[in-house]
Amino acid sequence: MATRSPIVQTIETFILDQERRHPAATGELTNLLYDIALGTKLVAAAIRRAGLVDILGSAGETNIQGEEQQKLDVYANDCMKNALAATGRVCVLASEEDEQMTTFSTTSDARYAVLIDPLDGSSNIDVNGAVGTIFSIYRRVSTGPEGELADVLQPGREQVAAGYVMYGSSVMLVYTTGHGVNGFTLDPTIGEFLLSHSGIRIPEVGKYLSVNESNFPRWSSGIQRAVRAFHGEKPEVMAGKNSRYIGSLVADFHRNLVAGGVFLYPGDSRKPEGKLRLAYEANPMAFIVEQAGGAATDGVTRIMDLVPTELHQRTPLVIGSRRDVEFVATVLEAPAS
Ligand code: AFP
Repeated sequence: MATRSPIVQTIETFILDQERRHPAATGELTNLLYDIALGTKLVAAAIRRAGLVDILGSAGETNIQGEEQQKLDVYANDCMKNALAATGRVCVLASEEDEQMTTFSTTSDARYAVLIDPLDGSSNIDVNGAVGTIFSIYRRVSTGPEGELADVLQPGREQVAAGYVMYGSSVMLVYTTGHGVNGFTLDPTIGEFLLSHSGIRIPEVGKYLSVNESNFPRWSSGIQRAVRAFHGEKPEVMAGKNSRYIGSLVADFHRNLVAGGVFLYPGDSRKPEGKLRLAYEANPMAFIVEQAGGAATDGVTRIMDLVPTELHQRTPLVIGSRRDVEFVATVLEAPAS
């Protein structure tokens, strides 16, 4: 009897299928997503060799082949920028690693503005922890000869696509174009991302709580009350959750997206705006989580309705299972008892 080969869908065929369902699509966004996927494959390959850096030479040194070693976050930034820059599809590229955005002289095809966090959670590299690349794509709004700041300072609700790649025990790419959320796992033997998690939905109530509790004394009393409720202090209003915190947004977010949970990085008395960046981290994750049935706020206000005024602006972030995120807003809005 003939054996049938398993039906696998690569990210390329999946994106093409999606494009066919939208007759107005020109294919430019499809190509842009390919470019990003390619850049992340190069980053993934470099991360796999990260532990060898002591053998091959550390950053700033030359390795045994006489090549200059680059720090991984610098390398990831270069990889992603190179993958996007030469394509002619992007009018402006902003990276969390760079102070200034990069603008390109445009052709009529350069219809997109892209923001990237090339290696989020990079302090985890030294301990062999999971890290990620986050991306966010907007339609160009400027009309001049080059992309402009206005193209990358749009509210998150204007995103046309967003996603992340998690470099963990396997490499996974998760993205949305506003029609649900799908996840692809890199098969290293063939170098392809294969559809592994289709139509991801986040549970309405999560079982995990992800927050850096060392900041507890510096939080507002409202955030302290909400977190105590998540600990199980008020079982009549909120069932207690399990704590899980890696300190790498992509990894913490991904676990909660798949298994259900809430992630908080609130402001505190030292950092009133919190730590995370609105444009590079909060907005793309907010788009993904909403598309999966979850929610994202700065505590009270929907993340994707915030209007950015600066490229590297920070925002408090509460993101994950919808009812947990709403619970935080209810607690923050309630008069302190
Ligand atoms: P690094 O890239 O410096 O490791 O920061 C990671 C990050 O931006 C985000 O991925 C984490 O969720 C958050 O910071 C962790 O911050 P704390 O170490 O303050 O908990």
